[in-house]
Amino acid sequence: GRLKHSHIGIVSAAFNKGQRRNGVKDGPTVIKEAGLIKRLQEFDLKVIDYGTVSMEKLERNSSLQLGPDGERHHDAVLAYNRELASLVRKVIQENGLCLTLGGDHSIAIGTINGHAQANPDHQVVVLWVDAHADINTGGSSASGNMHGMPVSHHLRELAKDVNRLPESWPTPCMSGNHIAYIGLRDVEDCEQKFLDDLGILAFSMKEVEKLGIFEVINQCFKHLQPSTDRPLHLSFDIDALDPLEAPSTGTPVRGGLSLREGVSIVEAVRETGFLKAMDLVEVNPELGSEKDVKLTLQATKTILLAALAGRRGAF
Ligand code: 4U7
Ligand code: MN
Ligand code: MN
Ligand code: MN
Repeated sequence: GRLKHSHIGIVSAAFNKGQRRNGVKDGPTVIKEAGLIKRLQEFDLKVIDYGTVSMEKLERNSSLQLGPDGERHHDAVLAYNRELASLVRKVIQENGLCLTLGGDHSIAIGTINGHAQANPDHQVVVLWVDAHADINTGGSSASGNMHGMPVSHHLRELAKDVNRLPESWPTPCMSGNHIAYIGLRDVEDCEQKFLDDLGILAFSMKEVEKLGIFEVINQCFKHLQPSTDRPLHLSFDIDALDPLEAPSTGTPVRGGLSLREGVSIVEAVRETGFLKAMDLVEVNPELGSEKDVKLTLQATKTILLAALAGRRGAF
């Protein structure tokens, strides 16, 4: 049946090794300190805070270790995500819905894998809202930053191009037709080739402008077909929003979604009734002025309140 989201479990993925700036690991703390949980509870949601998956264990061995294709902190990123995946699986099983607060976007290696683990007999489908496609492999990436690579780790078509842990974690759990993108505007040539070769449905800002956000959303759901048998995963990178709305993020790109377009996307996601996992990533409170951070946190909370409680309004 349709999920009413009476229960939500929240996981804090305080992780920053998928890119080169420190502050993004503090995203979960500042989002929670900004009053997120209390606000959700005011709308009768039972919220359980599952706490933080910390990097501590990894930091003892923090020497930069590159993967076979130059992936920065390769084993640390995957080891962290493996642990995160177990918790996300548990939270979905116990609550029906898991919100994971990042952290950089490499944490979607763990959250999507955990979502798939929680639904071994069903096909998870993913809506990826981002300025970037995050589909690089180690070989295609110019930066080596793994926050630009989470999608490739899940795709069967790219399995042979992805370097895994010795135990071959993570196992790919989807194909190109199980993901759709909204908000793209900074896609590298190699990434565009992956999107084209795999026939992935991707709406860049150009199509949002041309078709309008509701047509874009409808085409995404028509394609992904979320249902009881196809639980929906929303991976929302705050840099999908225009930097005027959300400036405090590591890789801002101008010309993005308005906050209202972002809210329309997540309202539609919620209304499908099949949202089972959501990531909110790349909020970095160390970037920009105090005012920038405040704006970014307001936008973040607005997105989360609409996605989880179906409400618009002030915080
Ligand atoms: B994010 C980039 F080169 N494509 O791979 C890369 F443009 O999670 C950016 O979407 C990745 O913020 C951005 O480094 C990752 C770059
Ligand atoms: Mn991005
Ligand atoms: Mn079924
Ligand atoms: Mn991203």
